[in-house]
Amino acid sequence: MEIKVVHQIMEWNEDHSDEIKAKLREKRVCLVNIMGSPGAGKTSVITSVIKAMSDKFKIGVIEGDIAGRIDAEHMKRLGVPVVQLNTDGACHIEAMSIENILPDFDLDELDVIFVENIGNLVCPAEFNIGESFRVALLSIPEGDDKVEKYPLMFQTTDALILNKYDMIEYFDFDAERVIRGAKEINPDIDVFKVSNKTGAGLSEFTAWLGGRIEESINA
Ligand SMILES: Nc1nc2c(ncn2[C@@H]2O[C@H](COP(=O)(O)OP(=O)(O)O)[C@@H](O)[C@H]2O)c(=O)[nH]1
Ligand SMILES: [Mg+2]
Repeated sequence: MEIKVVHQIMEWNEDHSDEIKAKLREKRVCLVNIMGSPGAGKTSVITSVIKAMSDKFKIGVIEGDIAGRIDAEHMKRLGVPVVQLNTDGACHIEAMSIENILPDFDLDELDVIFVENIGNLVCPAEFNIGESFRVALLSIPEGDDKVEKYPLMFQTTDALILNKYDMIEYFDFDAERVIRGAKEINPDIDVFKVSNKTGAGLSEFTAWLGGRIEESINA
């Protein structure tokens, strides 16, 4: 007799991810999964994007953290609808959590929801959360060896932001090594050199982002 093999968490996760995608397609809302290490600049990038794009798109935010609501309070001060998700120890967000949160938003009033995933380069890459596309961050002080060490993150993302580019002169960070490595495992990846401190590179990124949001809400 054949033995039944069940890939429990992942299979369930994929079902929920597909349901979220269908729901958001119907409502014409784009979901962007933002990933990167703690301190890479996820909240800073979302903040810059809200400031640059809120006249064009109606934006909501889901803040994922193991504990606390610091980032959600920051988003609230920016005047966007926000829900804080605490994973109570889990190192990633699962699709089921996103599905449970969606009723807290008025989806008829939104174009895009940014999800700030839990800060690390490992687990979040393994879980689809119903996103339309992914954005990964790697900041200059983290080092240029991260593509080799954490390939799945760079393989599965649509865009890579090399953040804190204003710090490049202080670190031995070979940006070409990162870009070459990322393109080897993910030829379609788009890479942006960004500083949230000086604003450099942000207009290139927001132009790309705006195009992808339009594409996914009009699909
Ligand atoms: N120099 C510099 N600092 C940055 C930049 N982006 C973010 N930071 C700082 O890095 C720290 C962590 O940023 P945050 O957005 O909270 O990172 P998160 O943990 O990924 O959400 C904060 O002190 C930010 O002010 C940048 O482009 N350049
Ligand atoms: Mg943050």
